[in-house]
Amino acid sequence: KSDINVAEDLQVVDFPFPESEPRSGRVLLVDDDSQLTELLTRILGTRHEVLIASRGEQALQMCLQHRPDLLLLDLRLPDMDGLSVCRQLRAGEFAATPIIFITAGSEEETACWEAGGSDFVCKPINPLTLMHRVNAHLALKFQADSLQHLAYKDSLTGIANRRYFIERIEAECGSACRDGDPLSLLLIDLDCFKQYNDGYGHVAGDHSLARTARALHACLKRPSDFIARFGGEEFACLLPGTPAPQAERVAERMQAAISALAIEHKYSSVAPQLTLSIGLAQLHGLYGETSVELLERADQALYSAKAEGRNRIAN
Ligand code: GH3
Ligand code: MG
Ligand code: MG
Ligand code: MG
Repeated sequence: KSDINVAEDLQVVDFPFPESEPRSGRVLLVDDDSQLTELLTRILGTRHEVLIASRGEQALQMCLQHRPDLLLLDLRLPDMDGLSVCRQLRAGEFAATPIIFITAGSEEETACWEAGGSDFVCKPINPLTLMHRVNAHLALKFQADSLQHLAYKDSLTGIANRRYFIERIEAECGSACRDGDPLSLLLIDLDCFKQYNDGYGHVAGDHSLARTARALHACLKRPSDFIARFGGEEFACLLPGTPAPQAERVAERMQAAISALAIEHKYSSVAPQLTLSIGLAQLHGLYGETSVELLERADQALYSAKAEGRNRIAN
């Protein structure tokens, strides 16, 4: 019997969908009315972690310290106006954090939107409406976060990808030129990797690439340093606030780390184990050098390292 049972076929591809329950988040409740904060904590606390601030300055401080996923913000606070708390958050790194205003009446709506609010709830507060608003905004935020994470991550190695690197290097070159701060770039390329794949196979090649990426990432010490997979077997590392001599120390650490991994490479013309070459360039901030020019110079340095025999650092 050759009839295809469509219903049965669909069963086969059925898979468990992620549960629709909203994830719990961290909510910062900013209000000086303790009766109201108690009520809201009871409502939201069943699902979310609730933090409370009774003043504007305290709220701004707590945002930096606790990085809430969402704010519920009263319009009138003892020390400042809720609208200006919102504007300050929007101007900084909380540009995309959902902020829901708690308003006394609809005449305040326009000001809330203009200050950058995401939504508002009117007093007297309906608990069910509040819970739905909070859950909806949190769900959107978590979705946006995970999409951004996916968009910026290299799936083979788990480190940042080229897209992320290009965005960051442009921003970092701009601010280093403006502030006159040093900025160094390392371009890192595995030696004789074509022979590695040819000799050990692509699966082993992938595995070694991922191990190398993790080892390189572990060499970074400052939170502002970052590394990305720039191309096939090439990585790019940006070191803000770091002049060339210090960047060279980082590059040496990277070579030592790869040497310590001791990944066998008997087909290499350089050494019996996997090695890498590094091109180093420091931004010419005074000339207002662009990220493209900096990348070009690091690439030339990498080319020199290869030409001089590989397994070395050049600038
Ligand atoms: P050199 O020392 O001059 O850098 O030589 P090389 O062989 O490393 O350089 P080449 O550019 O000739 O070859 C790079 C190789 O890297 C070719 C490609 O098969 C391999 N490669 C690039 N991306 C991946 C990947 O995602 N997985 C694996 N397994 N190999 C990759
Ligand atoms: Mg108040
Ligand atoms: Mg290579
Ligand atoms: Mg290459």
